[in-house]
Amino acid sequence: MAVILLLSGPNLNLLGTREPHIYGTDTLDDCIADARDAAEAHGHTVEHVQSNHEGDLVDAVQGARGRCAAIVVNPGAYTHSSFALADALAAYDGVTVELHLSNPASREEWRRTSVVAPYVTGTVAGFGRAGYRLAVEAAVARMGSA
Ligand code: CA2
Repeated sequence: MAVILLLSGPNLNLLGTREPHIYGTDTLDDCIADARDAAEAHGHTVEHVQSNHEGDLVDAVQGARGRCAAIVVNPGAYTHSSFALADALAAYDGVTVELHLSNPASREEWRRTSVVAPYVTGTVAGFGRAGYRLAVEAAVARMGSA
């Protein structure tokens, strides 16, 4: 059994309360439940951390080293700005999946750059709530072969 760290960045705690045309009406708890179900179907567990603070996300990535087989991370807006999170992911040696509810590549110009993308195994974007299940499946598929 492995532990998969699911990391949620700033403002994702507001999911389901605003901008439903972009992010849907499901809450973060709904998304986490789907991720847990997907992991448990493979005998794994999900540990979830949400923070609005960059340093907390960096601490969580560092804390996963040698303990978690994979990290699924939706960095929120830190996707586009956090070199600290990018460096932390670069130093992590497990499987990493960058996850987005929306498809940032099809949105405003400033969302089209991900500074973490060079340091992740792969990306799931644009599938809303379903992305949480897909991202866990992708992580599991690579665990042990990363
Ligand atoms: O599409 C995604 O998952 C994003 O990571 C979401 C971030 C955004 O900055 C990224 O460009 C793409 C925003 C998360 C904030 O989510 C909210 C949801 C509902 C209400 C308010 C914020």
